[in-house]
Amino acid sequence: MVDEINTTVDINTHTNVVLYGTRFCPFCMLARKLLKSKKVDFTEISVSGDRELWDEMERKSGRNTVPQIFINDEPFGGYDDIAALDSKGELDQKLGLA
Ligand SMILES: N[C@@H](CCC(=O)N[C@@H](CS)C(=O)NCC(=O)O)C(=O)O
Repeated sequence: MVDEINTTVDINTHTNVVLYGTRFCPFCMLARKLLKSKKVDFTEISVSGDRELWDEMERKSGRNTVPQIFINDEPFGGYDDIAALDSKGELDQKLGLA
């Protein structure tokens, strides 16, 4: 059983962004870079070597790759998915920036 994880709510947007990932995965790095470019606070949950947290990520997202990004507990998929949203100009709104 995974203990309750405290996640950060961005003080400006009131949005809760969570990234499940591993430290050196290239797609995780890209996702971090994109979220940092938006200047929103996000919580990172490292699933490296942690079967329970990886299982939790899979259960919540229905996916088995990292990263997985959640905005206000809603799964938005991996880096490609949030990058596609950004290209369509929809990510800022999801992040509470627009
Ligand atoms: N399209 C996905 C690709 C994610 C992906 O392939 N992640 C790799 C690590 S960089 C992965 O999870 N591989 C399976 C594994 O590590 O078990 C995205 O953009 O997030």
